[in-house]
This record gives sequence, structure tokens and C-alpha cells, in this order.
Amino acid sequence: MTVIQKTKEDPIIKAPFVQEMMEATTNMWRNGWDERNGGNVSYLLKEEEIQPYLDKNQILRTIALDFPVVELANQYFIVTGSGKYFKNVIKSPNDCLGILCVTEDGNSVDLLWGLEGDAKPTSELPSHFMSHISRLKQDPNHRVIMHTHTTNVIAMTFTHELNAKSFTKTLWKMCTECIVVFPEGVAILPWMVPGTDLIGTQTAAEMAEHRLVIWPHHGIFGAGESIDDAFGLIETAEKAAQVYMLVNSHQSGMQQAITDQELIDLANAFGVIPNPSYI
Ligand code: 2HA
Ligand code: ZN
Repeated sequence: MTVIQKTKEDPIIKAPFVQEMMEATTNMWRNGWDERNGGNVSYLLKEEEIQPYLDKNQILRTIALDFPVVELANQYFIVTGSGKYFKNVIKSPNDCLGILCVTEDGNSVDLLWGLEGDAKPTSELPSHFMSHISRLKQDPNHRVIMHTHTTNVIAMTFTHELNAKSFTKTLWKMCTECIVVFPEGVAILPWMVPGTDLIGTQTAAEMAEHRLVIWPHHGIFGAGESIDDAFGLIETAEKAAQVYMLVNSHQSGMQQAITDQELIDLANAFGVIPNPSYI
């Protein structure tokens, strides 16, 4: 039996959460955000969601973590694989994606499906897991962490001051909807080596108060209650960054802008509370 036939026959490919991962990674790649093996997604699953497809006692292999996540013990996740190309997820989901269960002691994950050929979960698993822990403390409905190389957000980290307050205000002013979509604003980390526990703890610390954390000259982390929610948040910030880069590359520059008072009027009209340390 060839791998392609096996993929077609595997009923879990039709599961809504696998389809959502396939669709999201394809859209992210088509948006030009996830070149080569850039980007990673993790999605917290409920036991009843995986139960029709998998036996939780059928463990394919156990993968050790170098950072303990006992807070996530016995939780299920579907994740993208380390080194996998988002371009290829739709063709080979069982190669590029994996379903994991965090062990009771939080020191490893049991692989229940996918990541074929000894593949590993995303290199950014520390940042993902620590961010899930952080967001779940804020929002019991939290489910998704998404990291991607949003082109215009990256570009903006070269040309705009790297200050969370001023960066947020600029984004809010680039599209009317922004302050409604992310009233808490964005956080910005200093440049750091990716894939490390340090960038994970710092991302997670910022996730306590924001659902968007920018990694300068690299990309963005977004959190959400669903794939659509996390994706929608990231694409709203990316759209604002695109408008900023367009306006700033235009010879006439900015002729007029949304004022601070207009931002406050928007927040009042939509019933959101903008981050008081930003405005
Ligand atoms: O290669 O995006 O941050 C995957 C990444 C690392
Ligand atoms: Zn990255």
C-alpha cells in the first residue's frame, strides 16, 4: 500500500480539527506568511473530539520534553511538525501534523497519530505550550496558538519604533476595526533566538495580557478560542501592518489619520476597553 492510498483511507483526515489545520496552514502559506518550514500551529482538542477516531491507549511513541508542562497533563493537541512545510500539509497531513497527549507528569508527550517517519512536533513547542498555559488562565475557552511569519508585521519591525505602546497605536490607526479586534494591543519581545525555552517563557508572560506577541524581524504569535479566531486576529494585525507599509512607502506620506479621540469613540461604540497603558 502506498503512502498516498493510506492517507486517503485514514478516516481521521476527515475529522473537523484535522481539516481546520489543513485549511489554516494552506491559507497561511498562500498568504506568503509561511515560507519553507516557517510557522507552527497547536490546537487544544477535547477528548470527545478525538475519541471517534483514536484509542488514547494506542501510543505510537513517547517524545520527551525538555521543559515540564504538568499544567497541561492529559491534554490533547494537534500540532504541526518540526521542519514540515505548510505548503505540504494538505498533501501529507499524517506526515506534517501530529496528535499528542501530554503525559501525567508533564515531562513528555505521547504521539497518538501522525508525525510519520519519526518526525518531531514543532520546534516552537515550548512557546506554544507555555502560551497555552498562560492563555488558559485568562480564558477557559482558549484553544489555539499560531505562529507565523507575517510579511508586513516583520517589515514594520524594521521601520517602526519597537515599543509596544507606540506600535499598537500605529496598528490601531491603520484600520478602523483594529482596536475592536485587539483592544488589549500587541506585545513586543526583544529579538531572541527562536525555539528556546527563554523565548517560550517570555512569550507566555506577555500572553497573560495580550493575544498577539510580536517577535521582531521574525513573525508573530497569536492566540484564540478557535482556528478562525487566532487566524482572524493575526490577519487583522497583518492587514494594518500592510497598510502602514503602503502609506509609508507612498511619496505623499500620511496626509490624515484616525485620531486618539476617534479610537476612544470606536472603543465606546463597540463596547471594548482599550489597554489603559496604551491609550
Ligand atoms: O521553522 O517558524 O520559529 C519554524 C519557525 C520557527
Ligand atoms: Zn518562526
